[in-house]
Amino acid sequence: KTLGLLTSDLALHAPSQIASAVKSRATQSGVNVIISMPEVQDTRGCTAALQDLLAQRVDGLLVNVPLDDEQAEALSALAGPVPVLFLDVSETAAVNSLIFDADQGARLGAAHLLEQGHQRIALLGGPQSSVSARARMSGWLAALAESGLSPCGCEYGDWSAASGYEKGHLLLAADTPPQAILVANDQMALGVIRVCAERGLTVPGQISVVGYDDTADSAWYSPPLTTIRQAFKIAGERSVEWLLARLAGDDIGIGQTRLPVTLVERASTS
Ligand code: IPT
Repeated sequence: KTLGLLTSDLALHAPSQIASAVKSRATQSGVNVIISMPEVQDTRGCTAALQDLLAQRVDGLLVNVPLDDEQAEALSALAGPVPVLFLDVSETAAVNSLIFDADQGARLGAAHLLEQGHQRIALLGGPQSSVSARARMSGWLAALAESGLSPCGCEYGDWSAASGYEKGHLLLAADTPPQAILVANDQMALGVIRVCAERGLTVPGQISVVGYDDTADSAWYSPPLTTIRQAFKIAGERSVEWLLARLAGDDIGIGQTRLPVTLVERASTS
């Protein structure tokens, strides 16, 4: 059997760790994986990539590209009888999905900073085109609002460390800099930590930084990063297992599986 994986840019750490887990789990079951990575992740790019995988006669499809509900539903319909599982959609999309709980993750990060007594908290979100980035941002805003707070600064990056560096400078340029920053992924947090060092702000002494993902390198940052762990290996394995069960004839219809996330407390917050 052959599975198709339609994925976000594999130069990013999170999608590459998911792809790695998918590939290992599939190999264990003697299943082949064909990877397709659209240059532009718009409706046209994803449709073309999906058609290309279908033309290669894949038996099942995993889609780890951020998609709005209508886009995901359209791709699911396009696949016809070939089962498709989406990994980066909202739970309101009427498709099969296996997704991490973004609201829980955002709230865990915010609650951690609030418990430490921080009140001036800045937000560095992911790209507004990404459904998961938007969900993290609204979780943060809701958690702060419930404590009667609003963010003391808000920027959006593109998930890269370079954008974390660029937007981090904007957030820290304020007259009264934030006491803490919630960052939508670990790669951007890497850039933020660099900005802090360049401005002579100690982490966590003068500013706390929380990331999101817990990719394999995050424990090796300086200081080791406090972050929200998304268990990418489990997500990759479970998604292959779901497809294999479907292909074996198990009737697993439209279903949304939500995976919990956890706070990993390291040394970048205090
Ligand atoms: C999401 C990551 O959290 C983020 O760092 C970035 O790599 C993004 O993917 C790329 O699309 S994880 C996704 C399964 C929501």
